[in-house]
Amino acid sequence: MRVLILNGPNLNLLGTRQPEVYGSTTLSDIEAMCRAHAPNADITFEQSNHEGVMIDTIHSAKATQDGIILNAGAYTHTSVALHDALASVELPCVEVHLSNIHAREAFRHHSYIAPVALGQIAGFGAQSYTLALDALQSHVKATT
Ligand code: CA2
Repeated sequence: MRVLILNGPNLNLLGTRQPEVYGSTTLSDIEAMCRAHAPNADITFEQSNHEGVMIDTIHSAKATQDGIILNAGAYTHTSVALHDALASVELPCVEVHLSNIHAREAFRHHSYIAPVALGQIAGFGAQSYTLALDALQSHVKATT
């Protein structure tokens, strides 16, 4: 399985601030965990603080990937443009969050990604990503 794991704004800061919310794991730790968890997957791991860059990355994935794991960060709650980009590429997508967005502030409860995702995994810290890999792998295996 070829999978794009795409991370949005501020996730480059993981492990450096707010450890009480996001833990002390860095984004490169999460990348290493994903690679170790799914050694047979062809993983492209990216992070951007820019909505347009994320949209371009999603567009490019159409020709090169079997699925997407997306932590859109705060754009989850604001971006119709990311919703439209995901809808346009028609790739299976698993939405992930480190924190349980439904147990946090009300403005984090709504996701523009959820309606165009296979499902959402939130609240398991770095493990949200490996759970998402398992879910996507099962889906791709069952549908190809
Ligand atoms: O729980 C998640 O994975 C989030 O996508 C993380 C986003 C937040 O806006 C979403 O509501 C939920 C924030 C990522 C920012 O991460 C930071 C890490 C360290 C220091 C500051 C921010």
